[in-house]
Amino acid sequence: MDKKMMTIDLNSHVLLDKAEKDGVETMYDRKQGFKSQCGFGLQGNCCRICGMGPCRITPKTPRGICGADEHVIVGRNFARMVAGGTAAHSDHARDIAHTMALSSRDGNYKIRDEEKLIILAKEWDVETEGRDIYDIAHEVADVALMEFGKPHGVARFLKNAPEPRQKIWKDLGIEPRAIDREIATIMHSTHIGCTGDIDSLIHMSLRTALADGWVGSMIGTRFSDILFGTPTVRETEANLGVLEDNKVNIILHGHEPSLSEMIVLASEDPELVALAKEMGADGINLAGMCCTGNEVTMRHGVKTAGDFHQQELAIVTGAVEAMIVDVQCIFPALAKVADCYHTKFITTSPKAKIAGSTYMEFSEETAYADGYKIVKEAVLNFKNRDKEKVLIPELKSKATVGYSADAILGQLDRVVNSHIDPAGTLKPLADCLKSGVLRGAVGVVGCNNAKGVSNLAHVTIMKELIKNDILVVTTGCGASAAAKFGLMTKEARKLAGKGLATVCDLVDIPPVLHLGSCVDCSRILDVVGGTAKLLDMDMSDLPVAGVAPEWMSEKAVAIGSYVVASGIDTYLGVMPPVTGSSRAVEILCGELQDMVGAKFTVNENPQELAQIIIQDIEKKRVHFENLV
Ligand code: XCC
Ligand code: SF4
Repeated sequence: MDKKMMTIDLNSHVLLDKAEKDGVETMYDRKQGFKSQCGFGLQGNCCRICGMGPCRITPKTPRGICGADEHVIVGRNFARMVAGGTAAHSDHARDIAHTMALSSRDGNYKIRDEEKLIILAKEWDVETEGRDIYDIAHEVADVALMEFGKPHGVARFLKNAPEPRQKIWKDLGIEPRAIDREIATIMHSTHIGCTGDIDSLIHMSLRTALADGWVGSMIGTRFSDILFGTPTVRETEANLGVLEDNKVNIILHGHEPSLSEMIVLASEDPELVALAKEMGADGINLAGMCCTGNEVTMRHGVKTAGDFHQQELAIVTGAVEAMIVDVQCIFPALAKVADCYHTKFITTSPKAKIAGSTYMEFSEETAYADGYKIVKEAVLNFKNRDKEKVLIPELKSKATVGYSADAILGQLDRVVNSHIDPAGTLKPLADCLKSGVLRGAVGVVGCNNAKGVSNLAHVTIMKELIKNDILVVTTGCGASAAAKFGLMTKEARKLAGKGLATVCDLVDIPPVLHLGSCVDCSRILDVVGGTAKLLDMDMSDLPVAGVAPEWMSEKAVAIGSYVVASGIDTYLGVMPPVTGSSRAVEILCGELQDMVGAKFTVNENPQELAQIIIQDIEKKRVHFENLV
């Protein structure tokens, strides 16, 4: 295997060698087996929506048995991806809302950010005067839960967007109603014999995606902040080198902070720490992966072990006592990899049971007790570690994390002249953008995709953007990549252009900001929306962009679609399965511009993609010329 063509992460290289020696198969082996992927699947023009299919579009068979052409088939497949992604983010949000409904003063889940709860309650017309904070929390949770299936009206959070944006959504008829309703509508409309019009399929995809970004993900982020605390700036470390030789290593992988927060608590339980010592370990070492890793690093500084593509390699270190997972982005392959070592692969959610794993159900009702049991299982497993099989790679990087929108405001306050401007606003950011010290701000987000070299596109694009005075904000596995490659440090300022470096010095931030997990892309919407409002502009007028250089999940398709529908140009480093329909490409990469003021651009060469983004950002700056 040519490791350099697989990943640029040197720790991963070390562990790929070890995997080979240990006879363990990883995704990189399987990737080689899939050298030629199915052309129909790649183009999106294979339909298996009904039992008469699969129908595949070729020059000889230009229509499926029902007569659906390539546009209808591609459009339906795309819409279902958006629905799948929206379902995943939003079902996560629903669980968090349920968790808030369970919160109590002496229970497992408390209200940690009362101020944020009160702000939300007021936004939603929930009475706050003279009420117990938990009564307010429970009512707010109920209101949120109604956002999933309310029978009338449109989503509440839409009114947080700048007014011109709201008008565009209303005029186009893409204001999402209730989350579940939008998902169900797509599933219905893409059933055989329903929508047979690509324009309409993309239209409903945008509406559903907006339900993801402006409703589900917003609920996920805000409720997590209220329950677990709004992230503040803190120091941490990233990459597999954070595993420790002499400690019980526990990896938290998945998405929902309701589980990971309990594991964080349990790992600090004096009884369990004592038990770890009894087992001969120096203590318990927690490290995160994927989005749950982002959640706990943002709130507790828990170290990041790695990203999506390193989940198997983490176990290959032979030093992991337990890999604890809940939902999303968990390779079923982990069961087999764990079999080769002493690692316990512990699944916890009825929504994501995996054959061959150890299933220990986690329930919010018995949250701490469950977390305790799971951590205990990990601690007891330390004695089974085979020292001969341990190889912890050396590399790790420091990272400053925790940039919630609130934390960003806090940093910006450092440059506010309090005699002239109020504190706690995005005005300094808006001023930097207007004056051109910062040319723009770009969200680089999303997964790792085996179609490319892991991390290469993320790191190349981020470096290129900051060099050109574009501030980068990041979430998800993009954030993990940035952390691993040292882009979230003070030292990284020397990679930044002069303008950005100056801003970084003044506000004391790294050039790449960690905003959290993928549902926290809603923080990006908040910051961009807030800046637009401040400047009396629409989001589409700002020199900002979204990039998903290595996207792979349906969730990412939903994110890309809501970012575009929010008026933010979106750049992809991997082609979605839509090229089978010229009309789909025409709309997504062209006509959307006239509809929503933004569109998709795809280029699989990261250098080229970065240059396109930089040029487009410069073009966007004309909007500032009309400002006083
Ligand atoms: Fe999953 Fe969220 Fe993608 Fe990473 S970035 S691979 S979706 S963990 Ni969200
Ligand atoms: Fe074929 Fe139409 Fe059925 Fe799809 S819905 S599988 S195109 S017959």
